[in-house]
Amino acid sequence: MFTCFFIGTAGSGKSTLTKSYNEWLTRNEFNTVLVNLDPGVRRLPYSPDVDIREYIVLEEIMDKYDLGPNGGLIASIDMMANFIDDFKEEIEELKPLYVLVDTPGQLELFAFRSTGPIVTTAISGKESCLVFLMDPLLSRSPSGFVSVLLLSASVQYRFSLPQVNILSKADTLTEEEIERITEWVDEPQKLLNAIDQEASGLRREISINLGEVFTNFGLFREMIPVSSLTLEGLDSLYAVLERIYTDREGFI
Ligand SMILES: Nc1nc2c(ncn2[C@@H]2O[C@H](COP(=O)(O)OP(=O)(O)O)[C@@H](O)[C@H]2O)c(=O)[nH]1
Ligand SMILES: [Mg+2]
Repeated sequence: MFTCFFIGTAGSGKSTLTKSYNEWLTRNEFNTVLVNLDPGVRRLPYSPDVDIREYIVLEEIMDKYDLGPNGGLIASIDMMANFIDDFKEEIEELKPLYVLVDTPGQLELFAFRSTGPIVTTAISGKESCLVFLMDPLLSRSPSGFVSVLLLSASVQYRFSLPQVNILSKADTLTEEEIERITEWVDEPQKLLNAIDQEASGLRREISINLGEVFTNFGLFREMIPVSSLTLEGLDSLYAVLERIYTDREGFI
């Protein structure tokens, strides 16, 4: 059983990618199970096989503890760990080869509370991997891209799982933009040069120093442009995940 957790900021395309990658895998005759971990989501672009909303109902938590939507969501996510054994059993009973896990909309509620690492450890299969979705709009500028890399590094640091970075919604970027961002990953010096021109003062200083940290984190190793709209990059994502599952490449 191979588990893939889609993680990224709100609106980065996690749920849509869960749907499109599942369609890609199913078309290639792989047996999949789709897991929704977002207790607050109203509508999903796919039908989850295993759904946290069967265990936790956001509105009930809000009523019971007299909380607003934000407080309710935090409490719901914190409660997830209580149901994780049943949840895990439900996944395993379906005996999938691939488990695709759509994580909660707000990255910080999952990654930066204790639940995230507990849940990923509990439901990971023999091999598991995080797919971090990089926001395409923010990735356009050199300093914005550094912020995205920082967030990616922070997630990697939290979970200690192999991690693949994808440039999400690649169809919203021009060919030139994709080429430029890819170059920044392939040749970090080009990113540092671009920052040198764009940023000034403390931000410039910090960005330049971070270059080395990112290199050590392996963040400049690979980044796959993916679009759930045009399906570009799904085959590359599959190839990279397979390599990680078999070689444990990218593991920290
Ligand atoms: N153009 C384009 N839009 C996308 C893509 N993936 C997702 N979206 C749109 O981005 C919005 C947020 O996507 P969603 O999957 O709900 O993001 P999540 O919050 O990370 O789960 C939705 O309106 C999607 O239709 C993509 O690859 N290309
Ligand atoms: Mg979502």
